[in-house]
Amino acid sequence: MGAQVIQSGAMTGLQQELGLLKATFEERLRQVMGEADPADLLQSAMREAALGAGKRMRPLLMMLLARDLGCHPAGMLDAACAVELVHAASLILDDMPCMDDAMLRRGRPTIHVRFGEDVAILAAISLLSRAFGLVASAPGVPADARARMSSTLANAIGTKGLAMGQYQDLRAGRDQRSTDDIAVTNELKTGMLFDVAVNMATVIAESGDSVVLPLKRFARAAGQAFQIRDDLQDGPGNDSAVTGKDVGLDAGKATIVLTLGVEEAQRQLAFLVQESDRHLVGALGEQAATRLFIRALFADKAAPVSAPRVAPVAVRGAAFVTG
Ligand code: GRG
Repeated sequence: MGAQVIQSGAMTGLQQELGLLKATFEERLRQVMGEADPADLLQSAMREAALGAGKRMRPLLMMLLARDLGCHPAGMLDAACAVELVHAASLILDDMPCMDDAMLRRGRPTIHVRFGEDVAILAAISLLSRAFGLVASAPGVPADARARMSSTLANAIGTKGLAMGQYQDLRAGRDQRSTDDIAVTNELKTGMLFDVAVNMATVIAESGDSVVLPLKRFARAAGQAFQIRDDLQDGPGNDSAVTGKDVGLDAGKATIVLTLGVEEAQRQLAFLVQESDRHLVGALGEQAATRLFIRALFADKAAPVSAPRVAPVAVRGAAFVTG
C-alpha cells in the first residue's frame, strides 16, 4: 500500500495519538526545565528556548518510532527531551549575530535579542549539559543503552555532526557548491538529529540490523527532505507572521532551493518523502504510525508535482557516523 492510499480514519487516529504524546512530552519537558524564576536570566533564557512553541517533530518521531517498535513511548520520554534540548541549543546558536543573525524564532524575539549574547551562549551550553544529564539517567533504560545513547548524542553534536554542518554552511555557504556538497552539509546539520532519533529508538527497542538499517536510510532521506522544507520556508511568498521566523536569511547562500529553484526543490522534496516512506515500510511495515506522521509533516510542501528533473539529492549517508 502506498502512502497516498492511507485512509483518513487512520489519520484521525494518529492526530489523537499525537495530541496525547505531545501533551505527555510537554509536561515532562516543563518538569525538566523547572519552575520559572524571572530573577534568574540564565534559567529564563533556557526555559524560553526549550518551551517555546516548536513543532516537537524530533521527540514525537522518537516516541512514535518506539511505539512502532513495540515499546511504550513513555520509555523514550527523557531521551526525547534530551534531543529537543539539543535542538533548542542549536537554534539559539544558529540565530546569533555571528551566525544567521536572526531576530525572530517561533514567533518571538530570538534568545540573544531578548536576553543578550552572553546569556544566549551560556543558555545553549547549559541546555546541552542538561540533555546529557537526562540521557545518562533515563529511568527504566539499562545502563549500557544509556551509554550508547550518550555516545550517539555526543557524536551527533560535534565535528561529525551539527557543528561541522553549521561550519560548512557558514564558511562555504556563500560559494557555489554542488548539490552533493550541499546535501552533505544538510545531512550533518539537520539529518543528524533524525539519525539520533532512530538510533535512540532502536537502542531502547533492542532492534536488529533488519530494522536499524532501513531506519537509518529513512533518517537520511527525511533529514534531507526536512532541510529542503525549511529552506522553502525562507524564500519569496513566505510571511514571517506565518512561519514565526525571519524570511530571506538564506539570500546568497548555497541551498538546494537557491541552487535548483523552487519547483525542482519541491520535486526533490516529494521524491525524498517517498523514499522515507519506502524505508519506513521496509523497517516497520505498512501499518506504522510513523508513516502517517512523516506524511503529515511534509503535506504542506511536498506537493506531488512530478519526478525530479535533475539527479535526486544524494542520500548517501557518507557523513553519518555509523551504518
Ligand atoms: C552545539 C547543538 C550545537 C550546535 C552547534 C549552531 C549549530 C552548531 C547548528 C545549527 C543547526 C541547525 C539550526 C540546523 C537547522 C535545522 C532546522 C531545519 C531547524 C528547524 O527545525 P524545526 O522546524 O523548528 O523543527 P521548531 O521551531 O519547530 O522546533
